[in-house]
Amino acid sequence: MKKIFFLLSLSFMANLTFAQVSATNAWIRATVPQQSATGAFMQIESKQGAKLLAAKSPIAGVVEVHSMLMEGGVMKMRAVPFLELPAGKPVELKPGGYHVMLMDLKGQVKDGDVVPVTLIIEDQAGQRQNLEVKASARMVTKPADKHMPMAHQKQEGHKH
Ligand SMILES: [Cu+2]
Repeated sequence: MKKIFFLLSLSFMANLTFAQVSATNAWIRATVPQQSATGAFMQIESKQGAKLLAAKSPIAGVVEVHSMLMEGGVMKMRAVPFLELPAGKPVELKPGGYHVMLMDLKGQVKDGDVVPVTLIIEDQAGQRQNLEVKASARMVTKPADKHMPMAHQKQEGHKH
């Protein structure tokens, strides 16, 4: 009896911890036909501190968490092993910064579409949970593009 109670309270605690991570204002950049990749953006807040390990979506074959940095006048994106979510400090995923990169898109993402994205979060106890996010698609024009060539850095040992 004692053991059952212990197990129950453990899972109860895990649920409580998980409820402390939230993702808000999620959106995804709409694509043009034949475009193979796009980015999703949102604010993620963890009340107790956690890590965003990975993400997935049914619309993309490959999903990675990327950082974006200016290097020698060129915007460079890189896959990061995880994104730290410091306790009580919202982390903003936004164009020009961290983003969820969706590659090998299975179709066009049209303005107004609602795209499911699953975030894989690890709490401080090492417990992994999925956080389901609905990102609404927005068409965004980027006039700065032609002055800002983008280089996509392949992750070491990354396979498709
Ligand atoms: Cu990227």
